[in-house]
Amino acid sequence: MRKRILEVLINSKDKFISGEELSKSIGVSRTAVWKHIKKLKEEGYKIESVPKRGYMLIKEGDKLDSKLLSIDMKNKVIGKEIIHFDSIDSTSNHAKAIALEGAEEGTVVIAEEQTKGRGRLGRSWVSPKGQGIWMSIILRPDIIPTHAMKITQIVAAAITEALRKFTKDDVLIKWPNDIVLHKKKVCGILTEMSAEIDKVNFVIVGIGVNANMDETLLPEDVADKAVSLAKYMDDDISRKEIVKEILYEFEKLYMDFIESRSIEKSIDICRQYSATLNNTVRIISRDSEVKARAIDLSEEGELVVEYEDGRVEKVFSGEVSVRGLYEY
Ligand code: BTX
Repeated sequence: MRKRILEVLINSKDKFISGEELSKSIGVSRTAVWKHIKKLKEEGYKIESVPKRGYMLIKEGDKLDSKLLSIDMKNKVIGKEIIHFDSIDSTSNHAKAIALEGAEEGTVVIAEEQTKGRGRLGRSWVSPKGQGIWMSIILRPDIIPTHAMKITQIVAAAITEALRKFTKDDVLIKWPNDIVLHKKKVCGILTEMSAEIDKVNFVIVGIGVNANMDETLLPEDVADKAVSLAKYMDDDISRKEIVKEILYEFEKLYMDFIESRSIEKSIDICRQYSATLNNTVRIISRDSEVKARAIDLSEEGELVVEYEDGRVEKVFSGEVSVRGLYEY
């Protein structure tokens, strides 16, 4: 009910709507409307109430809370349930905890700030308050553990499709899990799973998008490689709209994978927008570093490389680290 009230208030932007109109359009009494408005105010929504004029939502703000996000949400599965925090250690930690308790596929955990945001291999992910999109999605695909890396490629494709709607500048994918804008990292993806030998229990996809970071506040080593979307956007950035687009694009590609068992559509997008393909890359493993040319992505999401001696090999994201001759 409160979501419906918010929806009506948002639609009558910057204009008062009387208690009577509100009660009619929602189908509850004026007293009920008043009670819900009171509750919304307690939840932090700034709603002005003026006798004889009615109610007006002062500033919808760009909070990522679940009610505002679920308005106009086109998805059926991904984001059907959204859990929002003002501050949390890591959305992926929370997603994992609730997945263990049985949270459903598609549940999204999102936060304004992460105090212990995580990257891969124990690295940290800087996630300041209100300056990005820090979210994790719970998935329960019926796949074997070695296929979980495919999910990263689906997410990368979906984010790229979504971000390209907001910036005229090139958003590209640096295989396997970085989304770059003008050669700097605008988004990172962290795919983790809980599995048995032959069965995945759940996958947690962590997504961090730098929306409007104050770069002067970033640690030096991160400021060098990070970029915000806002820097290359003409319009004001709406984190809410970006979240909706990412979830929308992801649901399309993920459901296609579940139904067809193939990530062909995602791989096509990853090929089209690859920052890695046709470049020389360095393949760094624990005790060696070899140069090769990235020539393709396989249908499974591996990077196909050709060594200087002509040998062709598929590189699996978990076993080596690929650094392009790139700016970071
Ligand atoms: P990664 O290991 O590929 O990248 C981590 C590296 O990126 C860090 O070592 C640092 O150099 C750099 N870095 C840190 N913060 C930022 C930033 N904000 N922008 C650009 N570069 C940065 C990438 O790991 C995966 C990141 C996933 C983050 C999401 S946020 C929601 C979810 N919860 C959580 O704890 N992690 C995921």
